[in-house]
Amino acid sequence: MVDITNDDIGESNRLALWEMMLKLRLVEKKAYDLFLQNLIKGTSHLALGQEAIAGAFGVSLQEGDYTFCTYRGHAHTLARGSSIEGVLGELMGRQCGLMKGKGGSMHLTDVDKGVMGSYAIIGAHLTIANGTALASKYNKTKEVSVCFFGDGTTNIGAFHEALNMAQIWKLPIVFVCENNLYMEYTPIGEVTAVENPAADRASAYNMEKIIVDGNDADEMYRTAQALSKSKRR
Ligand SMILES: Cc1ncc(C[n+]2csc(CCOP(=O)(O)OP(=O)(O)O)c2C)c(N)n1
Repeated sequence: MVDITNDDIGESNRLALWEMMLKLRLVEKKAYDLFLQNLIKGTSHLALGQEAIAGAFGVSLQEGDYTFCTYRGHAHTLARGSSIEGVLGELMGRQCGLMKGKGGSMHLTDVDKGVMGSYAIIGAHLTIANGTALASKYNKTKEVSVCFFGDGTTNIGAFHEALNMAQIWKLPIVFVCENNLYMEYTPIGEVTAVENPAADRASAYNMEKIIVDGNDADEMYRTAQALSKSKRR
């Protein structure tokens, strides 16, 4: 069982998390403004209001750890230390973007920072994330892989395949479902037979489930700290 203590996280940790969350919020708001000015081509998925999740893992993970996210990945990328110029430049299709403007909002990647990609194919990245975790286990190194996804992802076959393999291989990976109650535009409860889309199903793979209020920054911090420590060898 992962031990998540209820202790006060302390002022310096709270300040670091607040600074991180503020940065994520301001950049995301800027992306929204740029989109409305038609300076961001194609579409752009924001994670306004979900900053505590990306932020808590951002301040808890170490250099060398791997993160994977969906097309809603601006905050997750920034939280690992990618530059604002690299992220917004990429959204605007500029040469200064993380992938020289060729990938855009839905494909943010920054391997030097451990940002192993943003994936527009729902569920595809869960199995890929098992790959970095397997490499860490095989090489006996201490990196942790963290894979973020939405509630709708739990209705895709790859979600089930990935959790099963991760559990069989005992991989150093944390799967984080950001349940914002909507599978993009569809209320998740209307298309899902269980109450907690990821947690209830994780039990089927004998995986420990932890349900956290993603809007409670302190609780998210404690959870991200405990989970990343518990997976580090
Ligand atoms: C394999 C696949 N099927 C369908 C889609 C179309 N699609 C785009 S977003 C989305 C819903 C995703 O919902 P969720 O995982 O909850 O993410 P969030 O709503 O938080 O962005 C779907 C089905 C897709 N991108 N990939």
